[in-house]
Amino acid sequence: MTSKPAVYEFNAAIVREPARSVVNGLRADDRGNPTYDGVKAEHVAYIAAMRTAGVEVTVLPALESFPDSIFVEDPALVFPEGAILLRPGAETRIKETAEIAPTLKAMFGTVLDLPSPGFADGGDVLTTPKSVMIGLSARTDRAGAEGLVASLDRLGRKAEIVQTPEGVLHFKTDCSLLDDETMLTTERLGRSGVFDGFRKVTIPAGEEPAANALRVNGVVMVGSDYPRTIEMLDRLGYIVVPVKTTEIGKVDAGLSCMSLRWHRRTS
Ligand code: CIR
Repeated sequence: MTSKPAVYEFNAAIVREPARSVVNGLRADDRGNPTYDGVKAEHVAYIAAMRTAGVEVTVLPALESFPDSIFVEDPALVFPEGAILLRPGAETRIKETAEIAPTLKAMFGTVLDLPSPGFADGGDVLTTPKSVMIGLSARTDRAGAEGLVASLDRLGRKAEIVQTPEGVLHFKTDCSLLDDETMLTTERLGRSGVFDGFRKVTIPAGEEPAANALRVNGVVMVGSDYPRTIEMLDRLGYIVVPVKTTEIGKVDAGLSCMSLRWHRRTS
């Protein structure tokens, strides 16, 4: 008998090369443009870390017309049972869905469309062993979240709609799953009570962007600019892989956003 893989066990992922236009990516606060070479180097290191963790990575070509298209997590969701094509809540990103759709249709037997109306970004969706959490945000509205609950139900997945803290880009900007019982969270999100039922590990004050970490198989990838978070997780017994996010951080991105990850069934 084979047991069900944990929700952080992945053997397949899709990423997209950064476009030169990534320097014009969306951001809430202007801390200067990232450099293309810097983003590219971080992306190369991210792919290498994924492969080292045991993931087969499919690399899609850059899309110059879409500065944020490196962040493939937002226009779709993927699960072992199938994929869901989303409608990103930022106008400049809506057409990224049509760009990734052919790849998903070639790789998955079931590909669903988010029902109309409404918007939902993959960055607002956190899969845990209990449910798929959908955070309402400036990118994911109530109609989009409810449509997504219906799509997830068709894939046999239970979902719950929760609130992203005011002013936070995506739900997962502020949290990531560390293991079946443990959530890494900012203080502001943890205090909202959404993770009652999980053990909470709180990000040290001042290192909030480190909350968008990524558990992949046996390791936790964490932004290398956040030494206190790295040390804390190390002390708790996690195998931490620091990955540089300095340049992509300037366009409000972290580690989950650069891939679509799933456990591909092999038999
Ligand atoms: C955006 O604002 O859409 C991009 N600059 C950053 C997207 C980050 N996505 C994610 O964390 N899932």
